[in-house]
Amino acid sequence: MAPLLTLLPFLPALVAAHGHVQGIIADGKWYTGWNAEMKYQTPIPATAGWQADNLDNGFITPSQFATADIVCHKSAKNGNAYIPASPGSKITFLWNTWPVSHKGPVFDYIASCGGDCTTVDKTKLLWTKFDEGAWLSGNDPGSWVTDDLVKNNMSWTTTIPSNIAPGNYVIRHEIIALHAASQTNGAQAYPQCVNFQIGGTGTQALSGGVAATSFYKASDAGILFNLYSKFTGYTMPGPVLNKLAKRDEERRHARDFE
Ligand SMILES: [Cu+2]
Repeated sequence: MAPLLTLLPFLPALVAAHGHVQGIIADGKWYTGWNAEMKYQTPIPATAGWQADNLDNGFITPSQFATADIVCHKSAKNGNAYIPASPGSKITFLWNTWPVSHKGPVFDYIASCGGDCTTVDKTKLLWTKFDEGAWLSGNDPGSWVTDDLVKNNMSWTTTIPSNIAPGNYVIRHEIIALHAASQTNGAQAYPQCVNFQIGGTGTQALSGGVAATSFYKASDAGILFNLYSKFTGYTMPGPVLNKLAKRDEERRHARDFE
């Protein structure tokens, strides 16, 4: 019986459906996300969520991390609408489903389109990672932010950087599932890009971003990772978190010197 029992924890991962971002809530308003079935509609509906061929709710593998598919998912094309938002807006990414077995980090990146996000070349986008979460406690497999995402009705909430300059931006939300990541090429990246038109009076322009094709390598400690072991920590893959300037703190600071 022992071999069968050993296999049991892996079975749900093999049969469970993965997921996609079905919608986005910004400042309390709902926007339908990209759904790969929309590809077969004429015309294809306008969505701020970038189009991709993820009809299988599937993922990008480490062997594809240096290809254009890591930018905004498989064969992605520009989203052809925008979600209006402001610095500090609360935004929620709602997944259609997420299997509890698919534990791992969640990231949010932002890139300026330097103009029109509906036509920008995705390979030219330079990304700043502004939100992240991953391992929380325990091991084998332990507790992860993806468990919270499932508990929160398959949703992840973040905040638009509070002093970001007005303009057109793409936000790249991503889960990396680690349930099979003990094998080389076993990690699964699920990125979704969304266009935002950010208004307001922020003053911070992004600089020093990174192309998505340089984010991760198959051998990174946080990519080739055994979830079913007695680990005591987790190394975040990808660029270092940049919390970006906080508008309110700057204001308070300025007031202190008035
Ligand atoms: Cu899956």
